[in-house]
Amino acid sequence: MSEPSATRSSPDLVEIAQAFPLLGRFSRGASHGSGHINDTFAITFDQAGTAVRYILQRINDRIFKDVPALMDNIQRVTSHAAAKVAASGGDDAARRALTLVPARSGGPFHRDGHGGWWRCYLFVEKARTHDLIESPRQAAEAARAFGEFQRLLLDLPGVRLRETIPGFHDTRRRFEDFRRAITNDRRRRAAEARSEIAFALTREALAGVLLDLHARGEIPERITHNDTKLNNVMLDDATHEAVCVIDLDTVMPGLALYDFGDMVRSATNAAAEDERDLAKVAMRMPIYEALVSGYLAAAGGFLNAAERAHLAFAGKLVTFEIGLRFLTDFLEGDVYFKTHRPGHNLDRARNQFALVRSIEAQESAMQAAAERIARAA
Ligand code: ADP
Ligand code: GN1
Ligand code: MG
Repeated sequence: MSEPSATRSSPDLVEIAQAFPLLGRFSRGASHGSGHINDTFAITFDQAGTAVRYILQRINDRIFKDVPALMDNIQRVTSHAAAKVAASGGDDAARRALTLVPARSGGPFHRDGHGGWWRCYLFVEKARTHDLIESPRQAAEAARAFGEFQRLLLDLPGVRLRETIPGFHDTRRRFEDFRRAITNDRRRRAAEARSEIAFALTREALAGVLLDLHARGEIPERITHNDTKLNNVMLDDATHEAVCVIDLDTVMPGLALYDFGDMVRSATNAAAEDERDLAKVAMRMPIYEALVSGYLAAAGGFLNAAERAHLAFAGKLVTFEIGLRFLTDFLEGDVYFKTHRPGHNLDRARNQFALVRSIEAQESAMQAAAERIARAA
């Protein structure tokens, strides 16, 4: 990030780990994964000669303003998921739902001396996340897992989950933020992004489509993941089956189509999200078809007709929305997403908008494919 803060300092992992009741001796710890939001570390404990790993995560409290509420959501969701997985009799239930390790204090998180918020998860072993999907099989598995996750949460007991980021997928609001960033142009970057800004401004009408359907009662609020990019699901190293959905910070009330749309955005792209060679960016139809099949295999039973009719559109909308967020962050000076080089957010925005163009070019074929797969399901 371009703005260092106290909570971004290099942490003493040994000391943090002591706040959790982990057996054995700390042997090592290092940064882990390629998430854009939290600070994630894998730590290894020597437990009588066996190396056991855990995930320690410092939660991004500039983005998540109410961490106790967020952790309450995660506790409710993980314990519900674990109970259902156990009831269905899987032999590796501990890998199939994310498992929180409570802090020694008894709560779900630990606060360090700088005010940082830490949580600990069991490490999901013999599985990995993928930044770039290689085969339709992986795509179908990931989509099935996210659909299954939504299905699992249909009967979550208790009050409505807290909105950890209010208006997270409110694309109209995202558009207003974008417009404000252009008007303010605090970092004098708008000139550099002139053609991306023009691209976005001509597509403003997209922003309200799903919101309007929801307002008219045609698509319902559900409990959704809201960040279903492919590196938020772990695939088994050996079988390539989806093992576990992770990154639960944004699990909250939402629209099922946002989840499907973000799968399309993150899985169908032939290039990485920040690839600068835009000739490599393309929506891959076989991956898209696999997403539709996998998702409907798990979610087809509860989605209504309007939801099923907007699968292709959702892919375009969410790709546009995330592109808009990268562009807004570029204009605002890279204050939200982690960046690793100058212009990183602008590269990401260009990439996402190239993917929007590729989707637009194939949208009627995507629509027809979704209808065909839904009929056959
Ligand atoms: P962010 O919000 O920053 O994306 P994530 O929760 O997605 O953070 O974690 C970042 C990465 O760490 C993931 O993409 C995944 O590779 C890895 N990871 C997270 N939780 C686990 C876990 N319980 N077991 C193994 N790897 C994990
Ligand atoms: C962030 O946390 P991570 O890296 O899985 C972001 C998503 C974006 C994504 C783009 C809480 O996801 O909304 O789609 O980057 N998460 C949050 O790669 O803003
Ligand atoms: Mg993540």
